[in-house]
Amino acid sequence: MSQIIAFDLGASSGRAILGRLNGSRIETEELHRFPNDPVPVGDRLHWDILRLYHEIKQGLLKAKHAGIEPASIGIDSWAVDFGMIGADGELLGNPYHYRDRHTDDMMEKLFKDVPAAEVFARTGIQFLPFNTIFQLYALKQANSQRLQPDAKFLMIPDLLRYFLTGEMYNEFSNATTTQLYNPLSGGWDAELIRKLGLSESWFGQVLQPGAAAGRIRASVMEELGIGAIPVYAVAEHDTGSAVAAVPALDRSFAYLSCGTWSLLGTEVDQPVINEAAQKYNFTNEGGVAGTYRLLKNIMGLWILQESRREWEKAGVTYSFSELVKLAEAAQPFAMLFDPDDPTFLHPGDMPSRIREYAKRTGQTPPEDAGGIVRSIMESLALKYRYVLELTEELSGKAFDGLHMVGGGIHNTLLCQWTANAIGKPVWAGPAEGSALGNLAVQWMASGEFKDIWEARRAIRESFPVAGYEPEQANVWNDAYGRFLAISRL
Ligand code: LFR
Repeated sequence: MSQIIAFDLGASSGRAILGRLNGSRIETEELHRFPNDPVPVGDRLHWDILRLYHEIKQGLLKAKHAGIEPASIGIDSWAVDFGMIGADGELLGNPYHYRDRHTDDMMEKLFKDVPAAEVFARTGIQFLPFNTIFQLYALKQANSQRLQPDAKFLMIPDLLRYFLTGEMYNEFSNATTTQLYNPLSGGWDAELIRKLGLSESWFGQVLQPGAAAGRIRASVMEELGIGAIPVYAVAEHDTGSAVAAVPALDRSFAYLSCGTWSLLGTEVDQPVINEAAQKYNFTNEGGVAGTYRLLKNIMGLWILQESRREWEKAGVTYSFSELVKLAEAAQPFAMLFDPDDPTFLHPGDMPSRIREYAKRTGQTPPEDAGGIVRSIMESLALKYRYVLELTEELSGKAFDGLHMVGGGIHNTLLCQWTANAIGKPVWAGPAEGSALGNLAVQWMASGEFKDIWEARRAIRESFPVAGYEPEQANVWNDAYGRFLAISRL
């Protein structure tokens, strides 16, 4: 029986998940869970990177205390963020959080150096203000000391892997999200990097998901009293891992990875880089086994998480299930909004922003928590329909239903409303998508699974999938028309 560990770092918490493979049956156990709280310092928003590293080591210790000697480990996290390593091997400054405001006006500025159409043609990546390309450009404008000529660029999992192994590599799925990687030439886009005044030498060797990426270094072995565990590069972008774990049987499938973000799209063999993809702002992120994720980011449950935090600040603590109950009891379709309006990107008072949006668009602002949460969940479900339709148009495929994976599937009302909004069945599961995809790629690397399809079949057979049939077609169709008009889509 093969035992391995996936470290899966999400925007709100990190987990060490033990995976056991018994024949083709996968079992998982949560060894360690820890908060991942961003840290505002002055005007800047940081990740607490050393704490995350500490917690990964705690996970390894917990495994050791449970008598487990993992055959390998892998790390995945959110995309786009990074640290720079100086010539002495030390981290230059604390990595910024992608919701930091330093990239706010950078898109327009950068497009004066390299037009948007050229950036898209070279990278196939959607324009999000926080993409690495805009972060590096902002640092360059600010003459940041981090951008030393002989520095090295490591994304969050690359960096944590480096701390553990002492070896520096860039992993492919995450590298594509920088918007500096060219999937057509199959490497960093040296010309784009030069045109932006950045340095090609910062960017290192790119490892494919499943490649060997070193072993636990001697100092860590000694510190924790563990062996030289092999470390694999997995699909280190969490969305890449989540999509690897979609338990689809058919090669043509649509997915929604539902967590802090909602990522909706399909898997393709070649990136779709054309005018329509740029117009709809779709992305082509690198995946497992040569695939790409043709998808679009949707703001996701972030708006609900931030609303909950706001109410907590005001002294009212709701659990997520309480909030969903309040939403269920609130008036249907009272107020709709585009979750991807830029007003919702940065941390802060979402209920007030939703009310302002309502006023701006001639709607009655929701007053209580139930009304706010209902408007968030209905608006998300309607946005899912919009993005699913665009996915069909761009990929030329028609989907029978939608696979939902990720922690968001615990919100069963959202799953049902998604089925209602798209007018097709939703198949929800597994919730621990990213961790399972991380495990699956390690087992592909070690030869336990022959390919991604064998891994997906094993996931399908090992974890429940809940089906939701569409209901109330007429009301949801009417609401969709209103939603499109309000959102100006
Ligand atoms: C999801 C995710 C998205 C990425 C966003 C920022 O966790 O990785 O795919 O666009 O976070 O990195």
